[in-house]
Amino acid sequence: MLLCSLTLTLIWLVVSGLECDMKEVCLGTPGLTGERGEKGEPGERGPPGPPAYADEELQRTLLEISHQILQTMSVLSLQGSMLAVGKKVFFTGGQSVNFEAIRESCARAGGRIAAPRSPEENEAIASIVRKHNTYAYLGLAEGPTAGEFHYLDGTPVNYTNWYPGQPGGRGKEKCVEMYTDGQWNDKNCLQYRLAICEF
Ligand SMILES: *[C@@H]1O[C@H](CO)[C@@H](O)[C@H](O)[C@H]1NC(C)=O
Ligand SMILES: [Ca+2]
Repeated sequence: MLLCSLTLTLIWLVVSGLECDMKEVCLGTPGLTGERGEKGEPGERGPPGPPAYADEELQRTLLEISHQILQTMSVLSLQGSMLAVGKKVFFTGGQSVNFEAIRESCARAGGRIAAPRSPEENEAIASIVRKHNTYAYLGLAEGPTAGEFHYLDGTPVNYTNWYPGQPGGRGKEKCVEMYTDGQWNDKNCLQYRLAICEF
């Protein structure tokens, strides 16, 4: 047994190249670092990876991302900053400014000032208006004919929700505000109203 382990130790010493007793004798001062070699040729293209639907790690990552997006959307919806209806998303930063400033800030963010095109969209915007308890301007404008309103891209409205008796500005109220009950009133464009954008 003892002999066996002695033999093993000897073999180990030889194999690890430790024939000398003292390291200082065996090892000289290391030389200077050589110059960096030239860049090698690019390697061959690897085999194709698995298709995305079979890539478990990718699937996990996508699930995590969509979970995080859903969480964020829930928080924003809860505080009345955001609501998704179909493929549209309505968002407010909570600021109240005049119509032109709303139009500009929505465009800067890559969206448009919110314009409801259906009862569902109108209700979504109204719920944001209620949460902030502040009237909002809508993405509508009066054309040259009094009482005829169109979307900001010029197309005629295909949905309206006027308050009884409105629009009553006779051409002098070129913008449209939404009340907290979701009904509309034509109004001049210089009031401070909640900025709601759609994306
Ligand atoms: C109005 O038109 C838009 C598309 O431009 C459509 O999404 C919307 O449902 C329409 N609304 C009504 C009430 O027909
Ligand atoms: Ca009015």
